[in-house]
Amino acid sequence: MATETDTKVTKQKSIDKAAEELIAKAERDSVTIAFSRVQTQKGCAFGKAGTCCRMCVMGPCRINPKDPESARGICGATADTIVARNLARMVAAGTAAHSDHGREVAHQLKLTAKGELKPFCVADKAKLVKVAAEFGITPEGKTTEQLAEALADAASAEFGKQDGKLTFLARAPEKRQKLWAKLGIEPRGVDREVVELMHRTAIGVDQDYESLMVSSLRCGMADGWGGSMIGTELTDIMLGTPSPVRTKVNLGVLKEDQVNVIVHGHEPALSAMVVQAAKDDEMIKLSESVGAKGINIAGMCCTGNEVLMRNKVPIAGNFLHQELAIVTGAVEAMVVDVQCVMSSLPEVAGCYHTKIITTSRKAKIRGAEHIDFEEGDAYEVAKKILRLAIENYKNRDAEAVEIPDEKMDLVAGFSHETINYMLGGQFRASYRPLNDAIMAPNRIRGVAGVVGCNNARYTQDAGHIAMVKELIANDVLVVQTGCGAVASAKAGLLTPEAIEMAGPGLREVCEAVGIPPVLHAGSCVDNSRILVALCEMVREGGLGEDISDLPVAGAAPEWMSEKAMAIGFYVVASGVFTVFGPPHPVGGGPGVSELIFKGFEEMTGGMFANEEDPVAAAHLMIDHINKKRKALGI
Ligand code: NFS
Ligand code: SF4
Repeated sequence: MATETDTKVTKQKSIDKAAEELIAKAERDSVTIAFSRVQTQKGCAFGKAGTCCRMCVMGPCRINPKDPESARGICGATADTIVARNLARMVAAGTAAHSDHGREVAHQLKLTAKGELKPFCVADKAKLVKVAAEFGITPEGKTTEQLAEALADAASAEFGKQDGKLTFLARAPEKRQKLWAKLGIEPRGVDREVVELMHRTAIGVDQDYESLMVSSLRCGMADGWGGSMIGTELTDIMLGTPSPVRTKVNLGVLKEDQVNVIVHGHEPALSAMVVQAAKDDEMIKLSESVGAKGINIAGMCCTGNEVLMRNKVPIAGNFLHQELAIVTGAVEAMVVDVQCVMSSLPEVAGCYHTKIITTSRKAKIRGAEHIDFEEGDAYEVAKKILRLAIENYKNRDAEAVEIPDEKMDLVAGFSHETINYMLGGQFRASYRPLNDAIMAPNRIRGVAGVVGCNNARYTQDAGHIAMVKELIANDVLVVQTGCGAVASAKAGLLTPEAIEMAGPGLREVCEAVGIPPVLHAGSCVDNSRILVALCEMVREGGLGEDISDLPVAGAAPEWMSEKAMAIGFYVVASGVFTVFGPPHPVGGGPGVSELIFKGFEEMTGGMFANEEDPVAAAHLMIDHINKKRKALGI
């Protein structure tokens, strides 16, 4: 068996003209970027099949199923055990990432409540009261700050809980909660599930692939119904619950005559402050003193999605755009926090004048400048960052600047609350109109969540766009988050005009309600908003008694991150059929494959599928939606 795989890299690198233009510029400038590195990283067949084990140093052991001599690792582990352990570790790592983000938000809410993170304050008091009530905290006798502090403490305690179950599980339909209890996949505490899964996957612990996969479902649940949901809800309380905003997307949002600062990563607080500080007279004057016409802030990846939804900040791109932004030669500073930040940024920046500024103690990069953002005066930290960027403007080489023309309008900000209001009206907010439109013949067939990353092995955005177009043409309402949402935004699918591409039934509803056929619901932690929306649809009535009865499906057509796998596991555990484009690394484990692609359905009502062709994948989703409609008799 070859050690290198034929893992294909698609010929076309991106369907985005801005990307094509800047990939060519990077080549001219002799700059190496992900689009070029992927050509030399061939990948490993064992890793791809999930059969390479590095859990101890007797190995690495590699299982070749065709060779009986190497059917087991040195410790005796079978291919299925190894495949399951590797997959489980992806879920644990993804859950850890989203959850540590949620923990940070809870910590920041507490600092805010105590006045130790200036100048933040509670932005959504109504939501504070509502979420606090779910934790059994009443507002009586408390100031807003005291209530916020009590909620922050209660939310933080979810991470270290040893027994019982996570508070937000109570949001799910009763039938689902009972099923989780029966399957034993109710997460106790967020940290406990991550630690336990890491323990189970160490050499000589859990050897049964089914036991490992069930634990992975529970760990994933700790992400979706725990860490991510805490992240989303507490961010809304602190920074505001998103409502629809119109803005622009793609690298054309960079401005030739302004100081360009990109905020990139996942945590929203500091970036929100950078946005605010950029409007400060002192900063604007300073930028003018260096010859610029102001300061232009643009987002990238999920931090970008956060400030897009709440502050109307234009977004420069998704995952594979981060290096390209620097290649424009027009970015004075890229401010990064945690997750999905490429290690190559300082090197790429070294070819231009861009300063890479890390801000989280958890995520430093050699060659980047570090400005700590933990507590104290966030506004001062933001101004310090902007001053660096402004000073750097003089180093811009006008000859090296090339900003693509590409930019597109978009509407974003469809939180679950907004969808509720838009459908039902301010005074009778409800999902009734959506349920009715699904139950009626020839209107909305169902709802699909299309989420996740870009993956350099596949043509950038092609999977997202082909899938989303096919779904809406077949009257499926699409909800998106993360880099998938940005892909659709760049292609113009998040505009009201996109209803032209929708099937007649979906089109009629979108026109009546005034929404695009593709709804941008936020960053990847905001997939928790989709869970809440699904619960509301069940509660509204007429579409069954459980999430698994709903005519809905999920997909990650270009996923690459461990976080996507954690999301997949909680979505499946919640009863949703979910298609991944790039295959799960489980090809070497027949038992694991059988379980996650078939067996899970009997257990949870949800299951995984793999389909690299996005249109074929869309039809797997449509078939599933049709199957659910038939079962409901609609
Ligand atoms: Ni989600 Fe958002 Fe993008 Fe993928 Fe990375 S930014 S958290 S992991 S690459 S969608
Ligand atoms: Fe090999 Fe077992 Fe060690 Fe894995 S845990 S490297 S299979 S000996």
